[in-house]
Amino acid sequence: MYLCLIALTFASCAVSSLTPKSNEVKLKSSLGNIQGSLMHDIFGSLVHDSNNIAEGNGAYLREQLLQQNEHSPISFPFKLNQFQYPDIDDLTDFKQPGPLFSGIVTFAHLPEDECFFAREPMDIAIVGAPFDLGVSYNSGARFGPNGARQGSRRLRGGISPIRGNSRSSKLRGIDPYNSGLKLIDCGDVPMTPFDSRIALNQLYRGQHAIHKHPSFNSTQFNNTRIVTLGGDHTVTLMNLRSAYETFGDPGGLAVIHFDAHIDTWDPKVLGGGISDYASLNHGTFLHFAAEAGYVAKNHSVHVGIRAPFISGTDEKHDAVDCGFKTFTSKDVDLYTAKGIAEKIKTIVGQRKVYLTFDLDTFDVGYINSGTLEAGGLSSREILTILDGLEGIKLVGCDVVEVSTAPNTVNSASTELLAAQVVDSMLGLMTVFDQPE
Ligand SMILES: *[C@@H]1O[C@H](CO)[C@@H](O)[C@H](O)[C@H]1NC(C)=O
Ligand SMILES: *[C@@H]1O[C@H](CO)[C@@H](O)[C@H](O)[C@H]1NC(C)=O
Ligand SMILES: *[C@@H]1O[C@H](CO)[C@@H](O)[C@H](O)[C@H]1NC(C)=O
Ligand SMILES: [Mn+2]
Repeated sequence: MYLCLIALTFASCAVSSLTPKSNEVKLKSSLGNIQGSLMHDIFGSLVHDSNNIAEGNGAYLREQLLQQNEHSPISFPFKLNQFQYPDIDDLTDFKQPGPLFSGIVTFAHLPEDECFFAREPMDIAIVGAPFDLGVSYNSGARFGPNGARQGSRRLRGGISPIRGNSRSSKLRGIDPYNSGLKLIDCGDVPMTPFDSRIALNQLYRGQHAIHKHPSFNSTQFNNTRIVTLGGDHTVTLMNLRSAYETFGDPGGLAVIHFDAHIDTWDPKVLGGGISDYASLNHGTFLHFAAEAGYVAKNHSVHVGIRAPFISGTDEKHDAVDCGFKTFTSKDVDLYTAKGIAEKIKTIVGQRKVYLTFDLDTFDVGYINSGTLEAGGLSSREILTILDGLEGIKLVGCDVVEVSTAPNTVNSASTELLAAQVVDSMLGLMTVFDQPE
């Protein structure tokens, strides 16, 4: 039967393309003998006749199908031809949300807007920083913003049953995409791949332009907050600078830094031996951020550290000069994921927080990233820690080192996890901005 149908379809295509005017006549004569056949009963109006056209819009919608079949589900396939297809020019159903894998991809199917020249009010902007000129090992994060968007296509589907770590958590009831806050995907900052100084300055100006947008429905902020999709970790210096200039307190922002690496390396040691220009990279940007005063010393923290220090002075430089506390990856075994979250909240206190998430916090088995390290955290541990931060005053976030170059290993899970981390960030930003 199916073969017959396929043959018939091809036949009618051939007929219609060659001799459009005699199409109707030929079809009628060649199909006359199938009236009343099983195939005609099931697919007749799909492939040839036009008797079953509905009056009004969207005739084959679900309710009608259910109505037709409510008494006799078993006879369902044999009744298919009884439902009515819309008129050929009726496209009203195209206005409804399409399949999750269709459409031009924005983060979580959010509306997109032009954010650099316009000044539309919005509450949370998603923006990409496609840049990987600062990596010391594995490039590919220039594809990260697009990757995170691809991985986000199943987000925005409702309220997560596992958000929040307790039944009393406010996060459990939150759908960050339908909370009254206006979320916009601003696309990417155009960053040149040929000069990292120019590219980073472009990012800074792009962040500044978005931060200048007034908020739309926020109860806490007068300016738009940004979630940046990276990009190698160097981009955080520009994100953090603009966030600090927009929201910052004099003592700096409390920085929660998820990473396998400390990223406060002394620029003289990492890159700086070559040129001053090379001294700013994805392993030194936090040194520069601390030096510039963007980081609240003693109220900032690394989570997931496990990569070796380069020199014997790194640990002291990190803790004393740059002001970071540290939880190693194995501290999660010691204190549990929920316990780590509580300790982080104690460290940041009531300060405004910037959260930067290096994808290499995840174990090497899950992801591709700039500098992979063994012994990382599971995706469940990470989501538990992130949800456990409920209540922090999050003014900005980024997910970085999302290395999804074409044909690389773990690309799909890297995309999915980057998107999921952003989803958790949006949950935290929303729960803090909810009216009581
Ligand atoms: C803005 O917030 C108010 C109060 O929370 C809500 O009633 C309203 O629907 C929100 N606006 C939009 C466009 O979501
Ligand atoms: C927002 O602006 C209003 C009016 O200028 C001001 O009173 C308020 O303190 C500002 N809020 C924040 C969080 O900056
Ligand atoms: C950070 O803590 C150390 C040790 O408790 C203290 O000596 C130092 O003054 C603190 N730094 C700042 C900026 O608060
Ligand atoms: Mn990093």
